[in-house]
Amino acid sequence: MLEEGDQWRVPTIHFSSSPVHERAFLHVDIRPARRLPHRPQPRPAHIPDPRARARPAAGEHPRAHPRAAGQACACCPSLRAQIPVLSVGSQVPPPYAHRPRDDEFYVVDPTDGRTKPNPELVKDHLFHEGRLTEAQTLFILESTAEVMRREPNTVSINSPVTVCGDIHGQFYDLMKVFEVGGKFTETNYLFLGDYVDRGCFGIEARTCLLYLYTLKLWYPSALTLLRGNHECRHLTGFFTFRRECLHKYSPEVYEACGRSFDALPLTALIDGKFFAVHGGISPHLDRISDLAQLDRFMEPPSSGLLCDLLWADPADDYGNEQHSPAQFPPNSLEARGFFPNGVRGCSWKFTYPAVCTFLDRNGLLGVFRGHEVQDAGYLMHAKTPKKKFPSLITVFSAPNYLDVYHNKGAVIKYKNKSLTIRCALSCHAISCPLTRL
Ligand SMILES: [Mn+2]
Repeated sequence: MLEEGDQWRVPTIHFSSSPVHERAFLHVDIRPARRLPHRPQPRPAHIPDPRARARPAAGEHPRAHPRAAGQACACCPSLRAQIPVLSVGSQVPPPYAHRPRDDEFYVVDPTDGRTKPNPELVKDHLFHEGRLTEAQTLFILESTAEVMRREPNTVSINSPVTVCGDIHGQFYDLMKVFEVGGKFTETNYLFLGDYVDRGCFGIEARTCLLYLYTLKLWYPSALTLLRGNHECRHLTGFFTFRRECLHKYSPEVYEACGRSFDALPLTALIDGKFFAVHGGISPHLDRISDLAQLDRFMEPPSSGLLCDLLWADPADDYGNEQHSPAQFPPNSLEARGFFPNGVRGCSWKFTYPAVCTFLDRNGLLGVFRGHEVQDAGYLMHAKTPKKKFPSLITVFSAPNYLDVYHNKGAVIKYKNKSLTIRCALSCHAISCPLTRL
């Protein structure tokens, strides 16, 4: 257990995002990707440019699609066959066309006698873009929801732990995350939510979810999956995930996904000292123990504690706030460090003093959260005055998010009171199945 006066080894504080970029990434959850700025960067010669693929002709596309301007609509299944694939096509084997047989899919875990999906088969099949049968898919979704439903709102996790941020359907980057994050025999894993929507290819969102859920069935205590703001019916309907489920499977599969989202726990405590959540803190959250009273088994509402945990962001001037609480009416939300989050359209932006108050009140060292893309894959926000530890750490694990940010993806390994950052490359080679290198 961590004690007062412990020595902390903290990586160099990194403030990398330009103000313009920060403004842009704050829009990511509510705006179509085509409005995001494209920042072209030199591409290594061996990595094909997916934009080289032809765009669908005008009129071919069934509806407005959240892709960046100038890019082919590769994530729309109905159009995929119409999009000519250039030279890379000949290097890539075709997707698995067969469905796994039940006798190879269902295996019995000798440690608890339960029937579970064969993890190696699932991984191999999804890696090769294959589909499971509907019954196999429902089995994974429903079995995992049953396991997660038994978890508390705040899951206790012991170090060593690898903390991972948003994945957003980038299945091949998820493979990389597990490669750099360590084996389940060596470390626990904590994912901070946002597994679905917006993947480079639509099918990947489903594969991320099914693969993570399969691992959850095999490592229920070593792998913790928190809920992100995208794990809900509202956003998956707006972005790609719902359309993908209906196209590849059925309304039953999409509804089972929704039920599994409702079962995801909301927060975690690492060694009793670090609070972990997808979005951030809330004016409705005083003590961690209060979270136990929250009914999480629902579609998140547009305000209140459940909403804030999934949607809140740090203030733009976090750690450099110019205003003082005395400027605002006593006990107002502004005086407590919470301002309306106009960019998200719901929840709050919280200040550095608000986080410090929250940490002090709960005897915590810092907060881990995801939810915002970062150039370096992570951002260590301002340190606390007493412990000199970053009050807030944002981690984002989807490199080259949406194919336009050229950001790195990172995971943070916490072990022996030391943080180690592992950054994944930000290139299409990792995230794009056409260039599976
Ligand atoms: Mn998010």
